[in-house]
Amino acid sequence: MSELNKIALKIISNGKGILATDESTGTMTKRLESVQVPSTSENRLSFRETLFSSSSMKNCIGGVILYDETIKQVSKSKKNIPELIAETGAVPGIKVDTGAKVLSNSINEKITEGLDGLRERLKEYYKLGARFTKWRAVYIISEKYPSKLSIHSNAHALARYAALVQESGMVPIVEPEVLMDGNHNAEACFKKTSEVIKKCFEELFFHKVELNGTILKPNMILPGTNSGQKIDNKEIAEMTIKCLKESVPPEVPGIAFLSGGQSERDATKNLNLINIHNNTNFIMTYSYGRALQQSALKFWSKNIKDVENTQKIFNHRANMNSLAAQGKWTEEIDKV
Ligand code: 5MM
Repeated sequence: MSELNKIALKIISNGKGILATDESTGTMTKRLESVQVPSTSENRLSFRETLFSSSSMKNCIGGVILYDETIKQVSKSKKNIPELIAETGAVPGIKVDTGAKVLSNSINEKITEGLDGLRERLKEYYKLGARFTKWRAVYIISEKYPSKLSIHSNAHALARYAALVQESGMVPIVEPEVLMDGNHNAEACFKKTSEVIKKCFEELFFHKVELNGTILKPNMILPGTNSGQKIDNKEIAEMTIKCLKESVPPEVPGIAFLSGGQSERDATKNLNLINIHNNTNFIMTYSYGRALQQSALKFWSKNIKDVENTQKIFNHRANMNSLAAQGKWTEEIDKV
């Protein structure tokens, strides 16, 4: 077993998943201001530290994705944040892309940037304690999108990123996110997501990326938010599994889904059904941002000093998702 494969398995095995707290300062500011909390670096750390010191970290969270600001911060107990996370048994990770920018010659689409100087930044993050990384490419769906240009250029960047990350001794999370926005149906999401993922693996292969030392972070197959299509959760799970079975090489150890704007409950329910019907060898787990943090953030915003009850809310969501990652979740258990 290679070192990278060991790290990947440590992050996603035994009902564990990933806590995505890598919101850039701009996104975190939107999240905090939506609940009337000023976005200071102190407040950003205070909420995140509350999550990282929760008891569910030990059994439910195998990896935490940090943002550049957080990985360099120090906790109230005077510990470096990666150290605080590693003490819970979770692996510290870092978002290394520098954001999605307008794609020339297809101005409605985006290309993710961050390759310049990446090798040097990776060395610094490794020294700070990171052992895995994340890079997110975003794609929109409509009749003519995602364009071939967006599919090719983002896959190329993801592969160059993944190769550099492995060279530096870390596991790359490859995140091609086909957005939920739009009036397309689930069949269109299936078709476009399959095309996007297949292209990513073609490029990863071409760049000689060791597939068993990577984790894929895809969207689930869902109808567009404005489509009005009613679809059964079981159907979502089956289409998602079919898409991944056909598009992901078997060497990849696991898949950690993003929640993408689904409600907390839906993200858990769909993951549970995916695991009940999983007929692949891939570990299927979570790498949720909003679907792990939303309720905790809402409570915390009104009770900033109440660490204990904020953690209770986060622990509940983390436990529910851990059960879902094992196909053991039920509506009954999720009643609070
Ligand atoms: C945590 O949010 C990340 C957003 O980062 P930006 O500030 O750069 O947009 C995002 O990449 C996230 O890791 C994934 O989309 C998963 O989060 P959700 O909320 O979709 O589960």
